[in-house]
Amino acid sequence: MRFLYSLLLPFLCGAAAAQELSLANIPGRRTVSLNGRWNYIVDPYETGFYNYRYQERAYNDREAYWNSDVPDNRTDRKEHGWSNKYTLQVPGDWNAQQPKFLYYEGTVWYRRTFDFDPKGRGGRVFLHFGAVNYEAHVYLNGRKLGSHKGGFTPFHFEVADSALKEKGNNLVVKVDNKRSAQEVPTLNTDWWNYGGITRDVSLVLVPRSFIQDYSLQLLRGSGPVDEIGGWVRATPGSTVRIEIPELGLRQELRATGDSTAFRFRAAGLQRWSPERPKRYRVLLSNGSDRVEDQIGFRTVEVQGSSLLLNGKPLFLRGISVHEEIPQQARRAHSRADALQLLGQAKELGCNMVRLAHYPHNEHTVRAADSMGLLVWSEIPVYWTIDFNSPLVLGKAKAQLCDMVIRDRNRASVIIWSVGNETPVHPARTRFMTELVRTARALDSSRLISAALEVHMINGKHTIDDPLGAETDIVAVNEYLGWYGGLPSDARKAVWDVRYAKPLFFSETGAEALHGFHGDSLTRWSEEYQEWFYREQVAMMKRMPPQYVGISPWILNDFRSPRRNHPVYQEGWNNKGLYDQKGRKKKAFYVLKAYYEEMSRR
Ligand code: GCB
Repeated sequence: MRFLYSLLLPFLCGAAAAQELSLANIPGRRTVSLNGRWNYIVDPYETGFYNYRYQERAYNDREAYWNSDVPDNRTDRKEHGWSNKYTLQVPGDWNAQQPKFLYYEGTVWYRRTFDFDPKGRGGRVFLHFGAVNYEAHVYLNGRKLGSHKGGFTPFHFEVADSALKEKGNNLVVKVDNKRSAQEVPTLNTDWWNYGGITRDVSLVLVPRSFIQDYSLQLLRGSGPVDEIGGWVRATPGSTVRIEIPELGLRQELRATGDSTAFRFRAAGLQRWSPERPKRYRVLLSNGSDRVEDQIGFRTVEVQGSSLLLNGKPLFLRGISVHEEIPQQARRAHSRADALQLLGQAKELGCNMVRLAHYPHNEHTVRAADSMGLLVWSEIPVYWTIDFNSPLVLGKAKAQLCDMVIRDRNRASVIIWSVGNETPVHPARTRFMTELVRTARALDSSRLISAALEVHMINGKHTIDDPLGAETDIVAVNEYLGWYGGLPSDARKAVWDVRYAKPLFFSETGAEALHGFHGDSLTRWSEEYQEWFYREQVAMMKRMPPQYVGISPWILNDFRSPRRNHPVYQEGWNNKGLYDQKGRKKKAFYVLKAYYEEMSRR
């Protein structure tokens, strides 16, 4: 098997894609963190970017905010400046950091200075951002390095050696989180549009000849002895060594101009599973460079309407999760945040999380790997994006590619989702099918899905979305008893599933304000939500055998500007099983009991 990586990637991911040069495993490399306090300027009119004729400023324009804010002399006029009165923490959204930012959507300029240790010279340097929401323009010492769109995926720019000074480098980032009909996501979402440099920033230092990217997967159906297959992409001509010391595996190969394939027989391999999330230390080196990773090996596949992990039937005890710490109403971004959220899922008895509705930070998938939680990872193709636009398709593909490229060595990730609740019509189905095929071509070792909707046809809850013909798993969101009818309607619900494939309920849920009590018929009460869950669980128990799991909506209450009830919501979607302060609601225990039962089966 030879994966023509560099040829295939632009073809699959489109011109808008993804980085020309993928850099796998940033945490496993030599980095210099640029996290910390950055200066900022709020710029709702984008004055630092456009002149008064609304043209992008020339690079040497003195009023461009990427240029010096220091007046040349006493008579000189400068109308912007960086001040330590105005600082923001990076990583972090701006909304949670100061009250004036709570609802802000627009441009904020960030600036920090840094020194560059000359010992870092001699190799290649990349400036890496874990994510910036939504659009970033990046300038170093007055020169533009590039720009990036997409609020939840990583990107980097190479920095020429000559562009770095030993003292006082000036790094400026224009961040704009304005929503737009032509972007992914679009204008309309049910989550908070947190803006800012929301994930880690670092300089990545690599030698001239280096390991760029690699993939290692346990091969499906590899016979009596497990086999690991993969490829590595390194500077052509260098000799790459791949080692898994614990398994006594070691192979050397000569890197070609493209990716170079390899295969190992891995006798005695312990497979990764939620019960035993075994990972192996994997070392890749090529004389000058050395990258270390922790990789688990497992297979995931669909056979008929069964879902198999390591060849055995798998039931997904899931929960949907937003990347948000409700206690501080902010984006989650750190390992500690990931441990908090995934720890809550564990407490609920989950073996799986649906990371909705966009790729979460890398700490989360790495923590899921070590904690033994399976992951559904999604791109924000949500509701009503412009399905007729090839440009929008290009943007969605770029995010899909960046998601897969970052996380393809994580055993926890078993499902790539290409979107959520997109309305059925021919242009949309063409658009979504293209995404499904792209995902599959990029990564044939995982399953592809999308959260679909249910349609009422002749009194039956029908799953007939034509996209279901393309996905490996048919996943649906269903709110019977919340967005229509009463929870008890679930008792007489008849399901008509038109696909003989694994069936997954990617959402179901009801709101409840923690501490608000009433009888079970009282909307917003914990008792209503509890009743809803009881009825849903009873219905799930009657599902046909193709039913392979559920990820109810949602782990925690989360901020949403769409949720405007002045008593029960106040800007929060309260479908959490935990409330804004991390307290459990009654429904938590219903789902937990169901998961305990399912884990014994
Ligand atoms: C959905 C969406 C999710 C919403 C949820 C709700 O179907 O996929 O993003 O937040 O319903 O609470 O209505």
